[in-house]
Amino acid sequence: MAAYANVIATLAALAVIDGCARERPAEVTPAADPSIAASDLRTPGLAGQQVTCAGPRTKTFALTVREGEVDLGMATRFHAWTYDGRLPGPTLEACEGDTVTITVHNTAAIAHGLDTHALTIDARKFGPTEPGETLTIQGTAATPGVFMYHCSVGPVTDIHIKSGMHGPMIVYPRGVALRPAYEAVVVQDAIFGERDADGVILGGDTQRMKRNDPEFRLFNGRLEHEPRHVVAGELVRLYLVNVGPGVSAAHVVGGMFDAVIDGSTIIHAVQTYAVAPGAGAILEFRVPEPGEFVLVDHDQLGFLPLGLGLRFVAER
Ligand SMILES: [Cu+2]
Repeated sequence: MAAYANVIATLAALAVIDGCARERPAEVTPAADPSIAASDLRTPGLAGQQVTCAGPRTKTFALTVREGEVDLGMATRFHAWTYDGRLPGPTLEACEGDTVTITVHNTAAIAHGLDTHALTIDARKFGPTEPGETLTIQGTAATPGVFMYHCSVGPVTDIHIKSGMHGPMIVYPRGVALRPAYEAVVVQDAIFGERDADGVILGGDTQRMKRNDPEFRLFNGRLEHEPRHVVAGELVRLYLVNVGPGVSAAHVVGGMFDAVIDGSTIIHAVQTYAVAPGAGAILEFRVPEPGEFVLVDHDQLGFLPLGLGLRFVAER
């Protein structure tokens, strides 16, 4: 309990998030809750802690499994299996202690499911569910943090995850206002198929999936990124989920993580932090001066020009 209290205290002392999340949660209805103080979090694309924790303590998310093409940038399209047609899937935001219900309607031609690491429940409840049917998952988001969710379909789960079926879920601490920050969700994932002459990737190579040998490693399902505009001196909080393959050696070129929150562990003054596949961590750095600061996987710098680099730009 002491360690947990420390996490909450540190989260309280901190404050974060980013605009990488391009989607809103399926359903988060704000309501007045004076226990959450106002702050000036900058959370483009997210509901954020205040709204999420001020809302009803029951959160419902409705996801739809869809097959289809997603745009990766660089004139490349990927025929993926997705949640809501997005790669990664939408960011699900809940608050510590919420009762969470996730429905997954399967419009695809084969069975799919959903496993969120934020809920500790009977694993059989994660599916799969047959085409045309809807899976309902319910549990309590008891642990704050950033978590991976992904398809759950028995022995072929790996192929489904690597075909696009994954996303982030944030569980904000309750009753503790995060520090003001620019916040971003970053999902590190990979593509296992090659582009054809038209720039289309028709799914993935299952042998390469088995070998953990991707064609592309990228952030947020994009081979190219618009820079994030931040302010010199500002705190940046990253909610990072590593889908894999491989450990993500998360590092900000020109920066230093002044806090890393990973489960009940909080460490400070970190140059590079290892996030295991299937794990998430909250990474915070302060923009030291005007200029450019780039989130990379320091073990995979060869993929930096192909989507595995996220620039934070502070104007002078
Ligand atoms: Cu699936």
